[in-house]
Amino acid sequence: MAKYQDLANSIIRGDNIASKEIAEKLVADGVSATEILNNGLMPGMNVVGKKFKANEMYIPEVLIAARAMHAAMDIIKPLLSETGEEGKGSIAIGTVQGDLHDIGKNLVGMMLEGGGYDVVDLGVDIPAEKYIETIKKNKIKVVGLSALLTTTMPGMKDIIDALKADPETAGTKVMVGGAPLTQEYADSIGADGYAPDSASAVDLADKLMGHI
Ligand code: B12
Repeated sequence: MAKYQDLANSIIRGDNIASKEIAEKLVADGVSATEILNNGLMPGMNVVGKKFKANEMYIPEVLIAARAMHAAMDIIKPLLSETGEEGKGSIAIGTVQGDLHDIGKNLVGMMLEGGGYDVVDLGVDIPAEKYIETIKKNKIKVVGLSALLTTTMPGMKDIIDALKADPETAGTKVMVGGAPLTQEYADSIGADGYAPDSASAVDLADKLMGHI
């Protein structure tokens, strides 16, 4: 559909007014949030990723693209939550210390909400202590860690080790994700699960929470 391409293009050129309007139009036409995500937003962000890597786009432009992505995500968010089941429990999610990437984390959070979970979003640049504090306060059984940089990935192991060292958080299941991660890496740091994208993150959460 040409509208999907329009939406992807609006992300690439960082036009948050157009991305919002096109997302609204697609929603009004009855297109599902998942289709909008998979056919418009993700392809747009993928192009941004490629251009950034090739030095065809620079940080300010990527940030403007991210803003356009978030503007469209705000429109589809209520839709994702609506389709969800109710009351499956609380999950905390955050981007690890030193890392400011939050688009993927936010998507995972949205999909988890859509899947019936209460999501406690810690934000970005989160040290181990903050995860522990939040897990204890909210009696969290599953926590999601996101990292987009090879330099911040090792921080995930520190968080997992810190959780295991505290009797109150030792039973908390940890799921990890982010573009540089792999199942092998997740296994090597002792994570309970890894998911490559936001849709499989919900299945993983269901498994870790004992719902499937
Ligand atoms: C957008 C972006 C930025 C934006 C971030 C804006 C924001 N609000 O997030 C800005 C401009 C700030 C930025 C800055 C930097 N970035 Co940057 N960035 C990107 C870019 C282009 C896209 C990332 C993205 O949003 N992808 C789209 C989302 C939807 O995908 P995702 O994050 O992978 O998430 C999905 C899955 O991974 C998974 N997932 C994610 N989290 C989780 C968590 C759990 C629990 C689970 C289960 C699943 C899961 O589900 C998500 C949805 O499907 C990538 C390139 C790329 N191709 O990844 C570079 C990239 C990650 N950045 C990179 C770099 C180097 C940087 C900087 C160091 C640049 C600099 N020189 O300053 C800084 C670091 C800042 C910091 N301290 O964090 C490199 C990393 C290289 C490396 N080997 O580590 C990349 C790969 C680009 C490149 N090829 O050079 N960046």
